[in-house]
Amino acid sequence: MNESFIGKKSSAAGGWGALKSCGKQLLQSGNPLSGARAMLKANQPNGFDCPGCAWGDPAHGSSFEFCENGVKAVSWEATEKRATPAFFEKHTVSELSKLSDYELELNGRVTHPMRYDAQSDKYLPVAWEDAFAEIGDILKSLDSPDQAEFYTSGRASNEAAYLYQLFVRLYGTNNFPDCSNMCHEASGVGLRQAIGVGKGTVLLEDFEQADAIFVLGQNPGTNHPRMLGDLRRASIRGANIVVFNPVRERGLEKFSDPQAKLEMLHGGSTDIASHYFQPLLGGDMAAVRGMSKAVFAAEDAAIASNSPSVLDHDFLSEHCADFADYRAIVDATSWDEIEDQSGLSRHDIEQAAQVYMSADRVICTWAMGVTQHLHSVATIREISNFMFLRGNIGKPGAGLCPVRGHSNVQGDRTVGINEKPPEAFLDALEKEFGFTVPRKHGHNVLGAIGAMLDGSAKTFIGLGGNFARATPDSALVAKAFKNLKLTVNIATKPNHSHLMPGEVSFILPCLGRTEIDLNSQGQSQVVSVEDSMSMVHGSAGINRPASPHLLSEVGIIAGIAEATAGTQTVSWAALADDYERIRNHIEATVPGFDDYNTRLRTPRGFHLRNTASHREWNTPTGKANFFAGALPTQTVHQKARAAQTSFALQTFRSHDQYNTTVYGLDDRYRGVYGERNVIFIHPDDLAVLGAKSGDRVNVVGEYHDGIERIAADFRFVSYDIPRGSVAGYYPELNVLVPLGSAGDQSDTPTSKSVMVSFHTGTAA
Ligand SMILES: Nc1nc2c(c(=O)[nH]1)N[C@H]1C(S)=C(S)[C@@H](COP(=O)(O)OP(=O)(O)OC[C@H]3O[C@@H](n4cnc5c(=O)[nH]c(N)nc54)[C@H](O)[C@@H]3O)O[C@H]1N2
Ligand SMILES: Nc1nc2c(c(=O)[nH]1)N[C@H]1C(S)=C(S)[C@@H](COP(=O)(O)OP(=O)(O)OC[C@H]3O[C@@H](n4cnc5c(=O)[nH]c(N)nc54)[C@H](O)[C@@H]3O)O[C@H]1N2
Ligand SMILES: [Mo]
Repeated sequence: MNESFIGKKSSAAGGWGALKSCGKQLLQSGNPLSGARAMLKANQPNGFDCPGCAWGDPAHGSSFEFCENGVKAVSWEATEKRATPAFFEKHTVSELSKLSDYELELNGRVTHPMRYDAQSDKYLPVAWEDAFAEIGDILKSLDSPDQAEFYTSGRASNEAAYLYQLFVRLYGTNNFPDCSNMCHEASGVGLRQAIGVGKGTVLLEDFEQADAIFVLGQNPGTNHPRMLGDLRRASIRGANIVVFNPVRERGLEKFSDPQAKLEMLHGGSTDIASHYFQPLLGGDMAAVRGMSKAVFAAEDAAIASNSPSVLDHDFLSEHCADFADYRAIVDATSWDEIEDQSGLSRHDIEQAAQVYMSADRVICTWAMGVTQHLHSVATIREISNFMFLRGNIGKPGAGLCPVRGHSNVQGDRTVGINEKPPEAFLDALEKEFGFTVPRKHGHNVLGAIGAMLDGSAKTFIGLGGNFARATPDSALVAKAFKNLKLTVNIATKPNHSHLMPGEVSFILPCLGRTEIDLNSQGQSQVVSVEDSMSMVHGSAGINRPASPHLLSEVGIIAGIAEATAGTQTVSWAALADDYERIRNHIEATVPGFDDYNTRLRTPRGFHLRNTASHREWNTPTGKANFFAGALPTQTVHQKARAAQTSFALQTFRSHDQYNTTVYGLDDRYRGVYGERNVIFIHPDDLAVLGAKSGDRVNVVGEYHDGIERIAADFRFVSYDIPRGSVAGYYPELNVLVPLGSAGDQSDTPTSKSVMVSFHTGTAA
């Protein structure tokens, strides 16, 4: 058996390994100077916003915020490699389709607008004006605007996203499938119900004051590396960091900060987690309920012994609704149920609750390990319940913190990318622009796929992203995609969604965030973005554009809009020529953006006021709402266990990828090298299967809708993960994620709870 792809795990996240990896990445980009120069300007005033993640920027930063994966994101965009017309001339689309995601994007930046030619099966260059005109003609020819789908990936700036939604609504639909539908949708839905605003309530400064930080279902060492710096400082200060993650993730255990010179010189590192609990997949709601149960037990004991109260009674009586119902349901939930569903012992849960009770100020952060399950909204409500008990919201050093993914996914939502837009926003648009805005709710991601599959959707436009690879059931989606009349991908690099052409298909190449965006007067344009902490700030590129033929995203949207909707209602070219004009419209139609252009000029931007962090509850009850729901009857884990031969699979990210963009084939922190088709599994489960690390296996989907789903030729990696839970990488495993399984109320694909079995004998 060849196990050569399994190697040493990093002893700590960060450290020299991270610096080495940065050097390698900058060299690979072929343009180390521009990459390095670009890095120095990332997340700094007068620089660009790092396209890596949505973590906040410090108010008093050092020369630059070091981040290995930020370097990868930046140098990936600043590469010297070019996918020119000559490249597309050399390869048919069928040939390119055989490449992996990694090999495909390695070809570099697309330099010219391209149109698919079915006869030669190749993309050929096309003039911008011709592309816009043909797209406009097709959109105008549809029987209804609701036959068109308009996708957004969360890298788009506020200005691009706002112009896009304006165009689409003027065209006549609310079909806005958005990457957040696959991401933090459950956080938006759950928090809106609980606290009246679908965003987190903390600022970066709060991390300096928290006594305890609970990190649930998140792998910041890879996905939000700058957060590790904040966790490290908190840990050094003596704050407790309590992790809930089925997998032991390196970055949550130890971190060696490349900006801390002594630590680097001595090869030292800082412990991150003070407590590390490994729940079963989907077991978080039960774990959090268990902590609440322990808090109530402590409260009862305090009353009996006349000791000070554990609960924050002032907060509960002044600010909360339905507290008694919550207490009743917690009392009615047995420890047996909690232990069985969470996979954690009562003792462990009580220990975590003790940390919570001994802290005056607690922050709870979470990401995809919480949001991509069937019962994610209920879990987020339960997290809110738990935090209300001791008033851990709306005070310094405390609060709820969903850590967003794409660098502007939160901003895109704020400025109107929403298939279910608030009525007040639509009213404001009508007033500002004087046209009748469509009111019917549109399609989210799963709605759009449904419409593609049943033939009612005819066209797809993607503002960034890689829709056909990021979505579940990739094989089915690919088929549906090819049946469309028109597909348009606004993109920086080639990806697989470009290789599933419909009748007419375009790749429209745009400027990246790191590149200078000049208007007709030769002035450099600034865009703006909003991070996870609701800070809005400016971003201006510093690199020369990858090709003179690129347009900005705003410019491309304006071109399509003008060709489709004309210039009677909106003067698209004028808006595209001066983004301040777009911001003036945002200011007039979206609350919180007063003096937008002026405030954007302040060095680190401005904060969008969050009502809940001021203890104002924008909910129907006017209070912070407790939620008294039962635990799920069965999590994926319990289902898999009942089926005996099945496992609960989660699909997560390696250290060398950005979603569907694969930078390299290593996952240093998990000790896997040169191989992505792997399944992490507990050694005892391997033994039961009669298999070893390195063995090949076919992974078979166990979703009972009659569709056969197989991910062939994967390899086992023995790992520290609970028995019955397994893990592997997205997007390779998306063939197994069933379209039919979506989160309650969030409609998010359940990418972290997929039931599978293994066929060892049959693998290639
Ligand atoms: N370098 C890099 N940065 C990124 C991205 C990237 O791909 N690469 N992607 C960006 C985007 S769009 C997003 S949304 C974020 C994603 O950031 P993360 O949410 O950190 O991403 P995942 O890799 O999906 O990791 C999920 C984590 O949750 C754990 N987990 C899975 N299921 C459960 C569960 O049931 N309970 C608990 N407690 N834990 C669970 C997994 O073991 C894993 O550690 O990162 C953003 N930043
Ligand atoms: N199984 C499984 N599926 C998942 C997930 C999971 O954890 N498991 N995670 C989900 C999550 S959280 C998310 S957010 C989605 C992500 O879904 P998407 O946002 O659709 O996918 P990305 O891989 O981020 O998109 C990458 C492409 O964006 C383009 N691009 C890069 N930079 C720019 C730019 O500046 N402008 C433009 N116009 N294009 C650009 C490039 O061409 C690149 O190929 O995937 C989801 N799918
Ligand atoms: Mo995401």
